[in-house]
Amino acid sequence: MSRFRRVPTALAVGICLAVSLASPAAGTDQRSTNHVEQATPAGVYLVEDTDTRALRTQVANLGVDVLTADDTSMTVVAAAEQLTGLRATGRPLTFLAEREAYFGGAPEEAPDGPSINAFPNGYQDYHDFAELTSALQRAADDHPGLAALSTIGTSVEGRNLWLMSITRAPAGSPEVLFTCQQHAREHLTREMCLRIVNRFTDGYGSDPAVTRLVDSRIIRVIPSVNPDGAEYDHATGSFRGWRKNRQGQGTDLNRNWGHQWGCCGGSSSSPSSDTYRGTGAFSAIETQRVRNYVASRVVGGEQRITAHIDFHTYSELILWPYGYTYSDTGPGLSAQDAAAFRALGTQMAQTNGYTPQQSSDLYITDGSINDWMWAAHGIYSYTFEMYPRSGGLNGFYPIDDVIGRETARNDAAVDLLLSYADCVPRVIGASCGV
Ligand code: 0X9
Ligand code: ZN
Repeated sequence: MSRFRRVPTALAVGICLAVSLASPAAGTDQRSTNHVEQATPAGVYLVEDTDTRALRTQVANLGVDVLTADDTSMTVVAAAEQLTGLRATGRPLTFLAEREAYFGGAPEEAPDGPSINAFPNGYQDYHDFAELTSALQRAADDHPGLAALSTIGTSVEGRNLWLMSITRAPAGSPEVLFTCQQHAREHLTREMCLRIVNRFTDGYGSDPAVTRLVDSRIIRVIPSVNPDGAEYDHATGSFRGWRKNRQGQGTDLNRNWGHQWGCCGGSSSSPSSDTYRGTGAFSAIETQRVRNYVASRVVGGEQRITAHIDFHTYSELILWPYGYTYSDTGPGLSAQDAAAFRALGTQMAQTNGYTPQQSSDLYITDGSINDWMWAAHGIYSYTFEMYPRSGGLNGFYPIDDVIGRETARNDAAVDLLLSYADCVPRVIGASCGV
């Protein structure tokens, strides 16, 4: 019997339960004196008329969990203490569902700790941590001299942060880094990194495009930056919608990076928030590990990694820095840099149908991996927000039928990034010096 309860779509729940909270005065007008004031519960909300990035930033800055955002609406998970701020936006609010309605289990009833459980029915093709580990070991064992598995250290709970290196290129060749699953519940991204591993190992010698790239690039893949959070998300057999790592109340790893950390209202100082930035830049063990690994790729004073994709779900977007400012340019990011980011981001988007934009056009985020990769190391660093384009919390949990299609969808974009890794500014006709 399936242990997994299929979740209703946000829309269907919204139709059943919609409660208009549009007017800030709704709870205090004349009508409310005649009956008990309607409670406005914590849960999933649709916020409409989110037509400016300043307004979207105002919403995100409440510390709510932003599930989707565009020019017309945002879907957010709000805690009780965030509802006043949400109403203060003056935008129409529609209550869609209580958070638990999506998961069928109260997180506090579930066991803590590093238990390892397979995914529920409908999700069997997703790799839990044990399966990820053996898949990576198998790929390395099957391809000696091509793929090498190592670890960049362990997580808070002691799991390996695996790194697969794939190459037949000469030492000193351009390196490209792919990272997946900073956010625990974004399980499809782990499958994306596994596809990259499998395609560039199994395809070597038979697929000409793969062979050419492996012969000229060094491919580095970290399939799960947040293995503790991922296991925690599915350990009970129901999904919890968990985003952060498992250090204390959890830190949002993608708000913990050390460029303009916590500067600009793009993260939360509250440990209970889903966008909690941590006690300081790199206070999270996992961001420290990746930071140290990237720093170790500075060889002879030169950073060998030239390009990077950090995979997330969902919304079908390609995003680039800076996230902490609305400006297209900023310290260390010239107009030419911005043009190169945009040109390559747009070209990649033409291959997969995602929407390309500077990250802050959506809303401000500070302490993100892309901003640090660029500012600290000059790495052309993109965020891909994968399938689906829209949804509620259920958007994080597409059934495993989609894995093949939605990871293959990014093959051409991955190849394009790899092909430009010798000199990304080449994409706008600029050169890279000798
Ligand atoms: O908010 C995030 O960390 C990412 N979205 S998600 O829904 N996967 O949580 C977007 C981060 C993009 N920000 C930058 N690239 N600066
Ligand atoms: Zn994410």
